[in-house]
Amino acid sequence: MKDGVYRSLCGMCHNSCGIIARIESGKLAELKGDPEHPANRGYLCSKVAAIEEITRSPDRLQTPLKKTSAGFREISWDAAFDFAAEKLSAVLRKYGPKGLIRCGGAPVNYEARDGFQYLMKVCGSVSGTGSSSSCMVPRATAFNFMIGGKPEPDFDNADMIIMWGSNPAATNRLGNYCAYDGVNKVLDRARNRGASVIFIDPLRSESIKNSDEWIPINNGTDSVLALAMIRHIVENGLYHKDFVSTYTVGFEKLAEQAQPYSPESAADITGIPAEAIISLADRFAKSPRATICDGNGLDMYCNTVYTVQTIVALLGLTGRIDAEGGVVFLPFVPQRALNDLNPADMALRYKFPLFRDVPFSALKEALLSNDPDSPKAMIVHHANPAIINANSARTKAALEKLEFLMVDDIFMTATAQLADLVLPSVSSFERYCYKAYSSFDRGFAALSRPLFDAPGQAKTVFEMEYEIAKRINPSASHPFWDDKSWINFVLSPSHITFDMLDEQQIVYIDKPVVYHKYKSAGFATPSKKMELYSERMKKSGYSPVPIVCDASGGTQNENAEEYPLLVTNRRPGAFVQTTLHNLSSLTGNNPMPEMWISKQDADENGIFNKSVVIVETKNGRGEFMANIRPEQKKGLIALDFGWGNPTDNGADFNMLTDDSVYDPIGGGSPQRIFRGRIAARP
Ligand SMILES: Nc1nc2c(c(=O)[nH]1)N[C@H]1C(S)=C(S)[C@@H](COP(=O)(O)OP(=O)(O)OC[C@H]3O[C@@H](n4cnc5c(=O)[nH]c(N)nc54)[C@H](O)[C@@H]3O)O[C@H]1N2
Ligand SMILES: Nc1nc2c(c(=O)[nH]1)N[C@H]1C(S)=C(S)[C@@H](COP(=O)(O)OP(=O)(O)OC[C@H]3O[C@@H](n4cnc5c(=O)[nH]c(N)nc54)[C@H](O)[C@@H]3O)O[C@H]1N2
Ligand code: SF4
Ligand SMILES: [Mo]
Repeated sequence: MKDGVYRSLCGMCHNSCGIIARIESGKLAELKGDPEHPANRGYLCSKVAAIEEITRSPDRLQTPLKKTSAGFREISWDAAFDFAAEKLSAVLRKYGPKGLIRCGGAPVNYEARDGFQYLMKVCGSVSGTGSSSSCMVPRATAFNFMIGGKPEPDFDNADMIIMWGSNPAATNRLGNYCAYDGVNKVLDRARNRGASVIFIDPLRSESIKNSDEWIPINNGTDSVLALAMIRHIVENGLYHKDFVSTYTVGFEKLAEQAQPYSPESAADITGIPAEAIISLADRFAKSPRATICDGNGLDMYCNTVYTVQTIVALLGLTGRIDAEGGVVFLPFVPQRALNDLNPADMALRYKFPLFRDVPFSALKEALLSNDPDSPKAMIVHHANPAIINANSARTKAALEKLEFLMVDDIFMTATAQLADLVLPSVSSFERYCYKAYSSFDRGFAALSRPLFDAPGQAKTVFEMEYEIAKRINPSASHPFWDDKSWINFVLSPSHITFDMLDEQQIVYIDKPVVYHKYKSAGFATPSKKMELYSERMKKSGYSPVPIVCDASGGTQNENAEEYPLLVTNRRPGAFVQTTLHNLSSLTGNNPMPEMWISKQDADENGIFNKSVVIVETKNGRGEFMANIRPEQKKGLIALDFGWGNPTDNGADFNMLTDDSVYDPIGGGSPQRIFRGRIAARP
């Protein structure tokens, strides 16, 4: 790269912070947060220490690798493209488009969201899987079925903010797609205005020290808390009568559903005292402007969709939907979807008719049972399915059933190790990319630029898919061939171009936030109302009103004598999912995965702070470093998720988790609650 000062974006997590980098002699001489970028206003998290190491790491993949009986062999790009096209074409000829599936990861940046989507379209296939059943999509499914979309919390106008299963101090995640003015300041700003910020979380997370109240709940029991709140609100006439009578269907059925959950019975299940439940319900209903931020802490349970429905119901009953200081549908920068084939044609989708994707759990069962509908070839892009899904051993066995597995990544991951073909990608600091944001101010798009030359022969995914598509179907049109042409194509509906972004860095779209849009347009549901009772859910074989189910699918009560502890997981601030654990700039203070444990449990098991502990479940074992925490619940340990790649030597959390049960609507498995036992390492 040419020396100079560049405004760009950090591509490591969904927050996509603005950065300003000074490059001298090809090296990073200085890095600052971009004070004009609305998402971070100059803030940067500790992970940016790794930006340059991502490019320089000796672990980087540098050439295409083909699996042979003697291990991986380096091959040329031409040979790699020919091999991919030959294998994919053979699968398509033999099994048709359902033989192919794309596996994507968390869309931390839009290259991750879009890579290989157009190749799928050229192949005639729309099948997609990935992290969607563990992350956000089950929550979005609950919102979609009740109110026809996913609104975002209006933090800056709320008097009361409930952070429900969310830990922004570690994750910088506030809501799902919105950029809030200076992500790290949002909750402090609210508290300085006099708003109260309340966390509902089984753990005393990093976020709690800057909050007004912590409600420690038993894992996976949130629907019971929400229904008890609903019962109290209904019984005491605290609901928003106009909204309920004019804009909802199914109020009586929901009230009936909540009836069994008295504050006392809910206290037994949730671990929250009855008075605290009543007080929370009272304050939430009576507060002029109250909001809820749903976090990933509600995902990865067998009851996620129904649980989140009870939370959406609370927002609806109290008139918070699309209301100032509640949760609001925001304008979004219009973009082009790359694969517009009909999702109804997705292989295996019939098993989860309300879900946007094929949940990984459904795909895994299909592969392991040789289901005739199971795909035979998989393209993995910017994802690490081998260790992000419950029960890694069974996941790996399922991936090995594929006739062809192609992975593009920047490092040799647990998934890439299983591949027939590994393609070295440029990293987000070595290419152009863009991000579109919604905000309560305006929608905007911003540009991410290459700061460093990519190592070896690494290419952008858009070059890779262009070359493969050309070989599979030379006559198919392919409207983009590299990062810049992709940006122009995808952003064309917004009239934002690469050149505009290059010149201005941030391009705003003037679309004001409008509250109460449902009053004129209705909700995007079949009845045009908020559906507290859903005929669509019923037709698909689910309960039309949200019900309480065991979050662990019954597994948390099995073998309690042999496995006396409950185990849950944490997402530490130092890393992002399964990435970055091989980079010494971040592992110095975090050399191995941690275990949060109470003093009592530590004492009973002869465990000291920072000692290494062996954790075992019926599925596997791993080593974690004890961190004895005040106010950790007795009987519950929390382990770091994210280690387990061949480059990091850390324990894979998902070796411990169980995939025998899953959410019948969203496909998530109980990765956040299961049984285990511990012993000090001899
Ligand atoms: N037990 C348990 N399991 C979980 C979770 C949990 O908390 N606990 N969290 C869940 C959640 S919320 C999510 S979103 C998923 C995450 O699931 P994934 O998104 O599949 O996991 P990541 O670790 O983000 O994997 C991203 C991969 O992309 C690679 N990569 C990075 N940059 C680039 C690039 O520029 N190009 C390409 N081609 N590759 C790149 C990284 O090296 C990494 O291998 O995991 C889920 N699984
Ligand atoms: N540093 C860092 N940042 C990240 C990521 C990362 O891996 N590392 N991952 C990114 C991704 S993909 C995502 S999805 C987001 C996730 O970011 P968040 O939405 O903040 O989610 P988590 O940090 O996974 O979990 C939030 C909290 O939920 C709690 N929780 C667990 N179970 C329950 C429950 O049953 N009920 C309730 N009420 N709370 C529960 C956990 O203890 C945790 O403190 O972060 C993103 N940002
Ligand atoms: S990793 Fe840190 S600096 Fe980068 S986008 Fe996420 S929060 Fe921002
Ligand atoms: Mo996620």
